[in-house]
This record gives sequence, C-alpha cells and structure tokens, in this order.
Amino acid sequence: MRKLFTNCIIHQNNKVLLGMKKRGFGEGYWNGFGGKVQLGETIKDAAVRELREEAGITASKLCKLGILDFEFENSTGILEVHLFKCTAYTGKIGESEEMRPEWFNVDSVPFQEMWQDDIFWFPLFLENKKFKGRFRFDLHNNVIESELTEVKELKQD
Ligand code: 6OG
Repeated sequence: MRKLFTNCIIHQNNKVLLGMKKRGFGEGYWNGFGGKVQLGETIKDAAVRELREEAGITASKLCKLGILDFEFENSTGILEVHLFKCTAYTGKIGESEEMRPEWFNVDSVPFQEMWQDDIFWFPLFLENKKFKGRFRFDLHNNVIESELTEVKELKQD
C-alpha cells in the first residue's frame, strides 16, 4: 500500500525553518512541516494546509523539489513523501501541538537529530535541484538502502 504525504521546508536567505516533532511518527526529529494528503485535496493543497496547521503560516511561494519513497523493514507499505520548498509566506511562525519551529543556518542543519535520508538530498534541496529517491529503513530507523536521482521536472500539483 502506498500513502501520500507532504513535507515542506521554508528556505530564505541562508536559513531553513524546521520543526521539532513533538509527538507521533518521527517524534524527536527535526523535519519539515507536513502530513497525510486527504481525500479530495491536491498534494499542494495538503502542503499548504499542513504548514498552516503546524507552523501557523500560509505559503505564498511553493515549489515541489522532491518525491521520496520510504520503506521500512517490517512493513510492505510505502510512504510517498512530496517535498516542497517554500520561499515566501504570510503570517507569524508559531509553535503547534505537533511542532516546535526553529530557524537553522544552512551550515548547521542538525542532521544528527533528523531522519537519516535527509543528509542525502539536502544539498540538492538547497540548490533548488529536483530529485526522486527511495530509502529503506531498518527497525532502528537506520537507512539500509538508498537511491537518489536528480530529475529535470516534477509535476507541480
Ligand atoms: P504525520 O505523521 O506527522 O506525517 N516523513 C519523513 N520525512 C523525512 N525527512 N524522512 C522520512 O523517512 C519520513 N517519513 C515521514 C512526512 C509525517 C511527516 O513526516 C514526513 C510528513 O511530513 C522515513 O502526519
């Protein structure tokens, strides 16, 4: 089974906005803001909604840069995560029940406290390159297989 998710990272100047996941899947990791795509909404709608729910801001410039498939050793399911970069937003960043937002300099992204796939694609993300990837994790959240390919275009929906 394949489940669709969004993940959205704000990138302005030399900083990225990440959130500390306070509960649920990925608790204790810094990550972008996102979640499950709901029935009847586009993936981009879901990215905007999740960013608003989790960080209190509304994206005004959003670009899809990555599509990442995640698999886990004990499961047959695939998480298909559409990764967006937001470069302009309105509103004021605020903490939510799920996420504690914080700005990081692009030179000090806390990869040691992030999902292990992130360090693979972050350099492409920072350079606005588009990519597709597949990562397989073991039961301790370690990456055991990885594929990452730069692509020319991604459908922006
Ligand atoms: P909720 O459960 O909060 O959505 N996500 C991942 N992000 C990264 N960087 N690596 C992974 O490797 C991930 N697996 C899931 C997608 C989960 C959020 O976490 C992202 C969503 O933004 C396994 O609704």
